[in-house]
Amino acid sequence: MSRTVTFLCYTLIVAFYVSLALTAFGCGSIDTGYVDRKVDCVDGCQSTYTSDGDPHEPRVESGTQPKDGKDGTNGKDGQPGKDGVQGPTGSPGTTGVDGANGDPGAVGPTGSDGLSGPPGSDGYSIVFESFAAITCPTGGTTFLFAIDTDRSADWGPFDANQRSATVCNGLNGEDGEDAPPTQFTPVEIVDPCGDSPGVLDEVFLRLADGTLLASVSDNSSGQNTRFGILVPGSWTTTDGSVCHFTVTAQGEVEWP
Ligand SMILES: [Ca+2]
Ligand SMILES: [Ca+2]
Repeated sequence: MSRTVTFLCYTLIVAFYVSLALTAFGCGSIDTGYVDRKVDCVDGCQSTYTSDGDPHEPRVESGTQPKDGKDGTNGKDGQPGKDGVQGPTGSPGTTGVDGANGDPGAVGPTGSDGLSGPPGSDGYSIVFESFAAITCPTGGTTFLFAIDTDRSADWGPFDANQRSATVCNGLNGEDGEDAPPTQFTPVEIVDPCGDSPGVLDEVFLRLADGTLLASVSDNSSGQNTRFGILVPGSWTTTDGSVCHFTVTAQGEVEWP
């Protein structure tokens, strides 16, 4: 070994013991060129300096485990923080269910009259034809109807909407009773003095109520002939038979 190497060995040995001596007297850790780190105790112990990885550096732990102190009083609540920045607009929600129908509204006012429409075209007449029915046991009439589309005013086989109808006669009924005479029904022909041969006899009518209705003239030539009512009294015919007769108060006609 050379003297230079021997000298360095002695120097390192001296430095090592000097460092042990300084540590034993509480002068801190040995600085071997590495940087020490400070770590926090987990259980409340004092801070501990530990090695930064130098395998030759001695570990030095200081202090003793302290006793737990009394809990401190709670601090005052802090001031509320400022409002945060407004977030982005969210996506639209789903469409809701339709609501129930509302009540019917009130009837609105009557609207104004509309405009008049254009004039309509002329219509068609109904025309018909008739002939004796051939299917009625007691006779009848068959009618043919149509719309006069050719405007001939007569029924034709080519007119539109052809229709037909047959009306049959009914059976003859039994004769009914004679109606009672009215007040003015003639009930008798009266020929005063009877039939006179070769003469056109004047006659008059007796009505149902007894009235005697006669054709009266002023002379045999038929002057001023008129209907008249024979009242009770004496009368003479003007038919040339010269018949004198009497109408009684009871309306009877009498002659000799
Ligand atoms: Ca026609
Ligand atoms: Ca007579």
